[in-house]
Amino acid sequence: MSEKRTFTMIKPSTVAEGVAGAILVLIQEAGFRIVAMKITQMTPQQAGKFYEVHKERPFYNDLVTFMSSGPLVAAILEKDNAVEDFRTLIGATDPAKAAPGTIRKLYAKNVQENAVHGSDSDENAAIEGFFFFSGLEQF
Ligand code: IDP
Ligand code: MG
Repeated sequence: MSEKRTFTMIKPSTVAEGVAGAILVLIQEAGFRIVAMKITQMTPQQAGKFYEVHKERPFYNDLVTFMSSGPLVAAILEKDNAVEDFRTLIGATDPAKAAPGTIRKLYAKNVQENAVHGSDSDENAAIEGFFFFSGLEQF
């Protein structure tokens, strides 16, 4: 089952803009089923842990501040080939390099405030999903 699942966040700046609903429509129209979803805010400590893999990167502190700056929408999504297909749907990390029609091309402001998160592997999708949702919250 887990190879059919990915994890996403609609990032704080994008939720604040009021376009979370529009992005969820695109996600559902692309064939993803919502397995779990909530609006929540990470503490700086929680954001630091979520992005621990990027600890040595120059953008880490800014990223932690940004991702804990306001409420975000966290969700687990299900579809065949979920991780790869969702990365295709959202586009490149830097919206300047994202393909036309992708969520980041449509909604990202810049490489940091790039609208959405998408897991990069089946293993990380499961880790990230359980970071936000217990088993009882995944349908
Ligand atoms: P991804 O979100 O496309 O998987 P990662 O390399 O995993 O990209 O980076 C995690 C997040 O860190 C990005 O989504 C973005 O918000 C931020 N980020 C990545 N690269 C940069 C950068 O060069 N400058 C500022 N922020 C960055
Ligand atoms: Mg990543």
